[in-house]
Amino acid sequence: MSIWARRQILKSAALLGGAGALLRGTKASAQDHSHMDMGSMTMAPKPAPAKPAPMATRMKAAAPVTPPRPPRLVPGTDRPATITLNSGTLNGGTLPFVMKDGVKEFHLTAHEFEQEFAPGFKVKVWGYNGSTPGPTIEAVEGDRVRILVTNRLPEATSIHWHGILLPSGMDGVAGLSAPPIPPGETWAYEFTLRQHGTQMYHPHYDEMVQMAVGMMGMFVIHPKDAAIGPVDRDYTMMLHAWAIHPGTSRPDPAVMLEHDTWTINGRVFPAVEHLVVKTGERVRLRIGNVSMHEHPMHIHGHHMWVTGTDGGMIPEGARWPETTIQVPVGTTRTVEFVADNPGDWAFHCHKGHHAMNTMGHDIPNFLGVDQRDVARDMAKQLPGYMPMGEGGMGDMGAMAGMMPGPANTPPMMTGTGPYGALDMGGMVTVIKVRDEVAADYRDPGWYKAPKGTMAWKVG
Ligand SMILES: [Cu+2]
Repeated sequence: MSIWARRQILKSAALLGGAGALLRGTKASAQDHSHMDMGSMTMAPKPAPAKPAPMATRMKAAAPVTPPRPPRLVPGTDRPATITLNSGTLNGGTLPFVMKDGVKEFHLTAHEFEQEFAPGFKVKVWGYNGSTPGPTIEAVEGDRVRILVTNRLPEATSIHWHGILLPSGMDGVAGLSAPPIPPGETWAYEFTLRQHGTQMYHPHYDEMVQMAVGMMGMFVIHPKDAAIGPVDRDYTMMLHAWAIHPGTSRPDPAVMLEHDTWTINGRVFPAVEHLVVKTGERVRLRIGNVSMHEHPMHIHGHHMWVTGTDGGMIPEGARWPETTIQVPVGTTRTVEFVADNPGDWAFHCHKGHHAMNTMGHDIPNFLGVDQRDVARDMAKQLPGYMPMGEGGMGDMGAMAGMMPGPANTPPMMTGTGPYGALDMGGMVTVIKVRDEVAADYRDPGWYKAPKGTMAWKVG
């Protein structure tokens, strides 16, 4: 079986998940299918696959995801000079610049490379300076910036400064604002920042393909007046949707809506960096989206206020509280909250299938179907056979390590928490609020609920 299309896997899951047709097959044909079920949702203890795909096991081992980093925005000291390479860009960083005659000069190189969306899950992407999203550009309102863009892609590209007020010729719409950048060439874009807020950059040439394979980044403009909206922690993340067919490593740009991989800054849970926050701190999340889908991002344990969009800051009197903030296509949303509730809190897209990995849709519905007779017959041919899906699919997180999919395919749900498997994947991370955090905000490990503050078994 050379190519695994998602639907083929799902069909095999359907067969083994209880469809009667297979029961009429011979023992040999059942065993042929039993090989397939290692990549599907059924659990058959044998035969073992000839070549084990240890993907899922490796993902389970990927516990520490937050590298040590210094605090970035300290109230009163979060001025340009203190913007460091260790920014609040989850799993990423800020683009360095050099000063040239009073102009901040940045350099982005567009190219193809491989990025691990989770340990062992490698994806061939296009991005900037070795990452997708590209490094966050940070500058200050009033700055004159020059961004050199070198094209090392196999085709032309351009770069559009989404939401930034600038001269028309700098807007990067290929053919309209300026010619595209041919492969091998470097072009300069230069303008003065007349605003502050959370903006983005992305190509405006063959954008359907180029964004589908990873070309995007955030552009944060800090206010000239440091007294405007100071926060203690300032995080940047881009949400994206990919079509990475199981067993392949190159995103399919021809897919319009049936995406199967959902990332925060080019990572799937549990490889998305956690947000470490000290109790009482004011936290800003800047969320960008140039995917084909809207993402309702939901916070646990807190209320957050929508404080800005890519159109600018929302006046204080016009802000409203939310626990889920819709991040529409082609926008940024900036939210803030006061972390006044210690614990481990999920932050995730509320579309159920965006909070899991591949194989999240088109599966047959066995919910509520009594599969006992089928299972009994199946077990005669496949010892140990166990149907899945009748009471839901919550066991899949726990089984991730036992059910490797085709090579380079992350399990649908994975990750382990302090109380067992986490039935999530995709567009999910964890906000860790602690009374005490290390000076470098390193991952404090899992929260230990104080006595009397955790759900308990009564029967
Ligand atoms: Cu989503």
